[in-house]
Amino acid sequence: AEMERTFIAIKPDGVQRGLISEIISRFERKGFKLVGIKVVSPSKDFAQKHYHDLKERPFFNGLCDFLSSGPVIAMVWEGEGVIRYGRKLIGATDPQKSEPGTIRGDLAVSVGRNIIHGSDGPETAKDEINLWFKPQELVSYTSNAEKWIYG
Ligand code: YYY
Ligand code: MG
Repeated sequence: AEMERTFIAIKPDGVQRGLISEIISRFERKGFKLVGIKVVSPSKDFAQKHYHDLKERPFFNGLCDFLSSGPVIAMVWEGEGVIRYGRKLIGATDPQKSEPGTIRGDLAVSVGRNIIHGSDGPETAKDEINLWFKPQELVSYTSNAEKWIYG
C-alpha cells in the first residue's frame, strides 16, 4: 500500500457541538490510522499561518478569528489515498453543497461553520503537518487490522 499522511482538524464549532467522536469515528471506521492527535487553542497569528494561502480573500480575517476562537482537535491520519479520500469524507467547502453522507453534508449548514479542515493535496498536507506537529508527536505503528484493510 502507498501510505500517505494528511492533516485533519476539528474546528472550534465541531468541538463545541460535541462532534469530536463522530468525526474521528468516520475516519477510523473507513480504515485510516490515527498517528497524531492533540487539543490546541491556536493564536490568531497561528491561524493566519495555517490559512496563509487565503490571505487575500474577504473572509480571511473572520476565518482566522474563528479558528482561534477556541480549542481545535489537530490530527494526522495515515492510509492509502487518505489525502484525497479524506476530502471526500469531509465534503464540499459549503455545507449547502456537500452531499449527504459527508461530514459537512450530515453535520453542518453554513460555510463559516463547516466544522472540519482537511489538507487539499500532498504539498499542503506536508506543510500543515509540519506547522501543527513536531516530528516526535507523530507515531508510526503497525495496526493488526492492516492485513484486513489492505490486500
Ligand atoms: O479546504 P476547505 O476548508 O474546504 O475550503 P477553503 O477554500 O480552503 O477555505 C477555507 C475555509 O474558509 C473554509 O473551510 C471556510 C472558509 N470559507 C468561507 O468562510 N467563505 C468562503 N466563501 C470560502 C471559504
Ligand atoms: Mg482548504
